[in-house]
Amino acid sequence: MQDKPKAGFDLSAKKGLSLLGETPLVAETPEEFLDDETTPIARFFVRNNGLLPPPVENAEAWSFTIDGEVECPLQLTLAELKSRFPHKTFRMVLECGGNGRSFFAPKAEGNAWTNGGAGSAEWTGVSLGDVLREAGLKKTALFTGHFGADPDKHGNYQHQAMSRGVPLEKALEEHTLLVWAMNGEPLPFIHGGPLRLIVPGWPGSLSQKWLKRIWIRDREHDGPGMTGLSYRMPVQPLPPGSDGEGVETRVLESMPVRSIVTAPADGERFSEGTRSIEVRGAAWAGDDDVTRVEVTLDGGATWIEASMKPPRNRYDWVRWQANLTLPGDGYYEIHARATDSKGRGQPFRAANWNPNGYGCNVMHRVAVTVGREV
Ligand SMILES: Nc1nc2c(c(=O)[nH]1)N[C@H]1C(S)=C(S)[C@@H](COP(=O)(O)O)O[C@H]1N2
Ligand SMILES: [Mo]
Repeated sequence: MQDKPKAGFDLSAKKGLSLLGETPLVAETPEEFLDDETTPIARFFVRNNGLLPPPVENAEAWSFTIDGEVECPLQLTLAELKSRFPHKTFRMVLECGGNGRSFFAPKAEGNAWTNGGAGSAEWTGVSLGDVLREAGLKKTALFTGHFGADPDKHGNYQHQAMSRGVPLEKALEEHTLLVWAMNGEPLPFIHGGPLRLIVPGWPGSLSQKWLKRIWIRDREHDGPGMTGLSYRMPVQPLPPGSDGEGVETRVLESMPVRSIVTAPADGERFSEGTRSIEVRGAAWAGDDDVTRVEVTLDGGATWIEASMKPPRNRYDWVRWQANLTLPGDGYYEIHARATDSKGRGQPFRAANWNPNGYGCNVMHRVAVTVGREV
């Protein structure tokens, strides 16, 4: 007998997050709570597509399988995984595929994320590639399919809440991990503990929580979240507001470049006579690197280059900082933009509208006031 699936979760451990949905449970982190280099667990966003699976008593006995186009299918417990493969720890951004969606006009379908469907945590586990090589990949192995223990949003365990996959090349990257620890602690249940995938740089939906199975396939996976308009973009740009019916689409892979201002907070007020403020933030760029972050106080007429702290490893975010000199008291809007290693930046206005609202990386805007309200 399966336990009755739970819809809710006590979010009191996640202070300051904004609830975007209760069933399934979705909560994002306001940008000013992403001011830490490593996002604390208490501030890390939560995204579920179904209900929560039953609680787990013995994490070490959690087991998962690798089957399909492999020479020798594996079933491993978490304890075996830990003892048989080299451990890796990387700090990497996990970002929901719909991050930034709320900035599209007209409104796009799905959770109305601002920029807070992202965080950078230290993930500890083993490279999925090491385990796949032990299973032995057949020549026909082309794609992964990921399965979790959670039921769909109606509580049906026969249906996966979400089951997505990646081309084998992405699965074999060293940074694609089977993860059991987050920021040095056992992976919290709400983040997929005892065991989850982290597929960095690509939509968070690939990072299957409560991982039970990886099916190696000879073709693109077709589970929930792989077909229709899910995690797919129209090949040809559409006029805003289209329903996207029947248009040709392509699957989302690397996430677009994004920067956020984490201090000051939007709406912050500085005392009269303040003439210099420190602006801080983070920037990341999917599979690519961030090469530059700039800040403007005057709507883009002039730009100030921020200084960047290098990422700890690939897929980590860059922390940046700039000191802005203010000409006087008054109201100011700060915009930040990052540029990636392919020379791509961020638009002032949400561009490339699409029905499910992916890829919105419009510049983050923070308004501040110096002195009295005018
Ligand atoms: N089993 C399972 N894994 C899942 C999901 C889910 O609904 N079920 N949601 C995915 C999505 S859309 C995202 S953005 C990330 C969010 O991970 P988090 O809740 O740890 O922040 O988990 C992914 N893995
Ligand atoms: Mo997501």
